[in-house]
Amino acid sequence: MTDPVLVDRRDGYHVITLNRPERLNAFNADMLAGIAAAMVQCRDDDSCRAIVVTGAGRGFCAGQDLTARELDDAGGRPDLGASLETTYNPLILMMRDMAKPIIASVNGIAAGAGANFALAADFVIAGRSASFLQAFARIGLIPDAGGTWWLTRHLGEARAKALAMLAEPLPAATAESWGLIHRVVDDADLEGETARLAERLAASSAMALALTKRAIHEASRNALETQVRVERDLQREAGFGPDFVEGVSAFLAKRPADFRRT
Ligand code: T3D
Repeated sequence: MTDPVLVDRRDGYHVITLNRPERLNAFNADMLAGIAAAMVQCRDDDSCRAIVVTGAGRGFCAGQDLTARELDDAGGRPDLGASLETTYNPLILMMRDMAKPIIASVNGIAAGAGANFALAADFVIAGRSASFLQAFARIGLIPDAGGTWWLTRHLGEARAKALAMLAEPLPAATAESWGLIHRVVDDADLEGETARLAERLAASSAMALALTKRAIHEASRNALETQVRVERDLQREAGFGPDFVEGVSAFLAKRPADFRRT
């Protein structure tokens, strides 16, 4: 049987490829477990300083595999709340809490939980032919895997409601112009631009990126008074870290900083 998740260990970062192209990389239980395991591997490996997730074939991910959601012979229904609680929610929260930056390299349609899995990444870079589809309403569901949260935060209620309730695909270029994703590039450039971004992040101060990610996430729920105290505490931690010594020494010596040795 083909592995539903492939992991390519590159210099400084890992590429996790969703690998069920014949189903547009729809999530099944094995794939969800494989993604979580690959994320944990990178989290625990000091040589892995960034993570890329992408899809094999013409799509990024078509969300939950609906062939696993047919009624059973007795008409029994799956408990979708339990499915979210045990698989999707822990995965999305692990991505949010991951100290290392995550890039979603969206190579085609990202639908349902596949779209929201991409939006859980820190950087979403998409090929021009890609699109984001909150497909849920088409099958009588609500956006999950963080969808209602990302859409409302990034776009505001009007656009969030339109995307969720009309369930029309949002082209990558519009997603970029609306501020939902980081960047759209020509399809032919997606792999190269993703690698360039991953290499750049891998060469950056791991501590600065981890603390920045934390600060920005905390900012979304804090008043300014609280957030400046968060910044004080995290900056104190950064200032006592080795990357600050390296960064300042490199600046003063007029040489590039080498954070991978600190
Ligand atoms: O259940 C829980 O645990 C709760 C969590 C739910 C999270 C969710 O993600 S719910 C939303 C699930 N996803 C969808 O509803 C999207 C379903 N797919 C589509 O609407 C379309 O496939 C796309 C718009 C994404 C792409 O359309 P198109 O025309 O480019 O491709 P296609 O021909 O529809 O798909 C290609 C093949 O992939 C096709 O198989 P076939 O006919 O060639 O044998 C199609 O059936 C299969 N496929 C696509 N999406 C899924 C899928 N098979 C199973 N599950 C899918 N989600």
